[in-house]
Amino acid sequence: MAMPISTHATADSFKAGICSILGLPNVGKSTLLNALIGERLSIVTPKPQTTRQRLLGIYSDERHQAVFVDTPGLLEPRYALHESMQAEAERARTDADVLVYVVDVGWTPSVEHAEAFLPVRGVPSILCLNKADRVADDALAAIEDRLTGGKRWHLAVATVATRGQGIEALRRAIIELLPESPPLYPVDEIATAPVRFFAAELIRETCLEELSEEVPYATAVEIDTFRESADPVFISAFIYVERESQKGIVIGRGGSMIKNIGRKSRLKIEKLIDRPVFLDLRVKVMANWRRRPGRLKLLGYNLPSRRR
Ligand SMILES: Nc1nc2c(ncn2[C@@H]2O[C@H](COP(=O)(O)OP(=O)(O)OP(=O)(O)O)[C@@H](O)[C@H]2O)c(=O)[nH]1
Ligand SMILES: [Mg+2]
Repeated sequence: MAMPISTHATADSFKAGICSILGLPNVGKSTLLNALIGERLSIVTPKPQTTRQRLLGIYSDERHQAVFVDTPGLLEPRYALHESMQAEAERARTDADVLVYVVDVGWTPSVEHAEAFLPVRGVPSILCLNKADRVADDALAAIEDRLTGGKRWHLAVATVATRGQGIEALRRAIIELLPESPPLYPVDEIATAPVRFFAAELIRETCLEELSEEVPYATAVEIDTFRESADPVFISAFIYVERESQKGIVIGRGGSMIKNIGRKSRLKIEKLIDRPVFLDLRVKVMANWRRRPGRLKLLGYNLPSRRR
């Protein structure tokens, strides 16, 4: 009897690798990662410097696995926290098999920064012209000409990440550039971080949405208890701020702000884990945590190697 020919992909016909997403703050990197994997994994807000740590999101099909790495966008480091963010982005740049450099075509500094961006030798780089909805077609074409003149890019793709436009083309271009390799992670996984990390991020996202000026940037979230065996799931978390005055703002008059942050965060976490949640939030001061490497470490941030 003839042996059936296997239709499964073998290790040699599989492509897998790391695709890092880089670019200035607020250009849409996290929105793109979410669109590329089809899940809302990375937090997104209208404020710059939303993302603080590298975040992995995995896309797998029968023949490919792309491990997308979302990175913090940063201009000039002012705090030890910023150095940590910069080191995270730098590591993602040098670890990548494919780079996607994201530009907000409606924001001139981002276009200028793309001109100065140095791809890593031997690593194919794709230029992603995001927020294409913010400019007219002829302006988009002019930006593309300006940035691709030097031919440093493997390819340029225009996208509107918020609407999913151009995402399919971008994903296809990326997965074709991945090296031959067996999958790096189980093919049914989409994330590597534990669910409590995502719960903390959703609370931080809500802080960024509800608080203004410096306060949300002085905020860090730590999950204290995450009891999935309880019904509803019991979660207690600390929101750290740097000063007593910020604590007053996060709590709000008669506790109104913390109640509001708590309710909005709880709804997001319930959606994430698809279960009812009881969320207990407390606000604490951790003086100058953004400047103190020891405190950053305590809050789960990686330190740049020279500070370790
Ligand atoms: N108009 C428009 N807005 C977009 C698009 N993509 C993202 N945005 C918005 O841009 C803002 C920033 O998006 P993020 O995905 O958080 O940007 P980021 O590059 O991850 O920012 P950092 O984490 O701060 O570096 C959010 O308000 C998004 O909704 C787009 O294609 N068009
Ligand atoms: Mg981001």
